[in-house]
Amino acid sequence: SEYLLEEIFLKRSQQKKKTSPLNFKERLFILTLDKLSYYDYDLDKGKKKGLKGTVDIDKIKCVETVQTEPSAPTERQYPFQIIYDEGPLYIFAKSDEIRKQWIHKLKHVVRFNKDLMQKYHPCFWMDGMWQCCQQEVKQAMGCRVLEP
Ligand code: 4IP
Ligand code: ZN
Repeated sequence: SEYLLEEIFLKRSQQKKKTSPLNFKERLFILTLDKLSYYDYDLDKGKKKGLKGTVDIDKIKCVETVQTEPSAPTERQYPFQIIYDEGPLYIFAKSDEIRKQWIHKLKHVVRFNKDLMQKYHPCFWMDGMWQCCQQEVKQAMGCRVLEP
């Protein structure tokens, strides 16, 4: 379907396997009404390369900012999270403006989803723990109530 937004973001690896590395990749993100997809991107040629991943919009349970890590490098100052059945997808915008725009649009496209979360984790899942509440289960219930 039709493109709603398109942007190059840094993303954190989702670590779907226990052995997956923790790394950050620049990807071209494309949002449509039914999918958020990210692609490998040739910066020099300004061209889209292979599809790296897709999140179905109807699987999304929460879209929110994430608290910036205490000593985050410049390129990781404006994180946001997309929670879906696989867990959290962490994306880093270049500015608060762009982050706001994406969160706003994403919240709009997911607004009729079932099982939208009433609570979330304001900090990262890192080193096997939610940094906000120290819970050690990835699926653990959020520790902060979402403002409507
Ligand atoms: C990869 O690391 C990339 O970060 C992948 O991101 C990521 O997949 C992989 O995590 C991770 O192992 P290497 O490239 O060093 O192998 P991308 O798909 O953007 O290239 P995600 O799931 O984050 O897309 P796992 O957990 O999927 O293996
Ligand atoms: Zn928490």
